[in-house]
Amino acid sequence: MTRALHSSDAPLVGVVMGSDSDWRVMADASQVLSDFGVPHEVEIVSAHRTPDKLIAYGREARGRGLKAIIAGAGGAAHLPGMLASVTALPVIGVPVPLATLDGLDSLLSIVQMPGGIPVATVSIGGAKNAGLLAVRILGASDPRLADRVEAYARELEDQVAQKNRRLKD
Ligand code: RP5
Repeated sequence: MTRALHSSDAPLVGVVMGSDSDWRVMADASQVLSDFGVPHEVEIVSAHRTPDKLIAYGREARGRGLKAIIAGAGGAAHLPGMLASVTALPVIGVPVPLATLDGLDSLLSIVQMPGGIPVATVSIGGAKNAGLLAVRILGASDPRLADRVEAYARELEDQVAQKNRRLKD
């Protein structure tokens, strides 16, 4: 079993990252999940520093009741792809930007998965959308959650309408 840094009861989504330095980006995914009331866990799992833990995490994830994994990493970011290779769960990859190359290295190493093992890659630093995508995945079998996604989309629409009104004031 893996040890969660902090977790809710019966987590449905695993938010993992290669280093605690990724938290500045990955916190957005956790925030979205909290906002939508989705129980989740947060864990540091490094592909190259803790390879055995990575394999165990991926292999045990489905049996522990997780429905999706959000994995963020920077640089040579093999964490999401490796996780996807040892679990049937959907894996959402978040390219974390580091000081060099503006995250392009992270993006390319996560998005360019060979056919057969998919990783749903969001934009560089796009942890918010990773959280929202996980919510949508859960919403496919949870109508109340899907309703909340629709309500959220309406809020965004309302915000644009408000901004337009302000522009014309
Ligand atoms: C990657 O190396 C991590 O995902 C992180 O983005 C990067 C740097 O890690 P630290 O040196 O900050 O621990 O594995």
